Amino acid sequence: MSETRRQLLELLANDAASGPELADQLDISRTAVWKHIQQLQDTGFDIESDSDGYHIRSVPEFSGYAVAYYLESPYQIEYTASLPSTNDRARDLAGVGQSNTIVLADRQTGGRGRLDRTWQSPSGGIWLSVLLRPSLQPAQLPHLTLAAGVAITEAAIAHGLDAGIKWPNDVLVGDDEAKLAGILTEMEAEADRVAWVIVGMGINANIDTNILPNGATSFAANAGDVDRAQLTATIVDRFDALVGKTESTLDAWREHNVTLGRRVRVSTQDETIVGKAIDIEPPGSLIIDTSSGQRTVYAGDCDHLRPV
Ligand code: BT5
Repeated sequence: MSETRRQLLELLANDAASGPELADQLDISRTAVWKHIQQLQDTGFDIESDSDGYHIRSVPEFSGYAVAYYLESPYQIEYTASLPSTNDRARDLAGVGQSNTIVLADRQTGGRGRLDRTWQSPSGGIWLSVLLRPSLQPAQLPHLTLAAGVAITEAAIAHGLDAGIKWPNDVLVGDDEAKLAGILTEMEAEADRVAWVIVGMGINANIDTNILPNGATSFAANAGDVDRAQLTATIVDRFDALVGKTESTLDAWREHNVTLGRRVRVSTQDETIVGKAIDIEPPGSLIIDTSSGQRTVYAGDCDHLRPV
């Protein structure tokens, strides 16, 4: 969204303002104010005018404009109703040098999980990829996946969900540990420098569970429909606040995880490790106490097992 339109929304977020007041504060002509108002109305903002000036009555349910209205961190937003995969689109944007961009869709036709698994992405979800070029070493990147998990989990808890994070990347709800969200982080790096990183978040927001895979749940199933634009902005802002802050991320992760203290089976590319998860250490590795000593696992698929 244009900076002027963003400022205009900020001015109207608090109170009504007249055309001349807005023109004055934004340092543009009254005609330009009127044009911006028209464009916002065209994209779904319900803006009325009366003797006090313009009032925002409602913001569109889900669109780039709606998210930008709530978002505080400095990202451009590219919203498309339907896309194959927001991570793929973010890769294309990375390829042409873009950064600090959120790619957002209501529906994906080729959503991907890790290891090329399929991610079901019907309409009503929040399918989002954050593209950034942080000045971090490649080895620091795993905390970004954890940060996304923290951001989603905290937002879910704020909506009253009994949510927790399973190492490394799943947000689960309730005793039966139904999957609310998953995260897919991809990057391009040289030896000591990250070119770009894409943190893809798949969040089951306003979706009926009977069109999701077994073992999945949604915000709607637990708390009724949510305001996806506001939820997206909350999650991205919290994620952004944790970028580069490994220790704070790990502290928040420890607070919200459901893996530590559990018996786990972690499958890595080369082996399967079974034992008790006892801690997480920078940049996001799981420490497992096994019958043959402690092991540190950097990446893998984790299952929670029943206690023996
Ligand atoms: C993940 O993979 O959990 C990462 C999912 C990331 C999806 C986002 S959406 C925005 C961005 N664009 C993309 O194309 N991807 C990212 P993984 O841990 O491999 O889990 C995949 C497994 O979760 C599947 O094999 C199914 O069993 C299950 N699954 C598929 N769709 C699901 C859904 N909507 N909700 C819950 N579980 C699902």
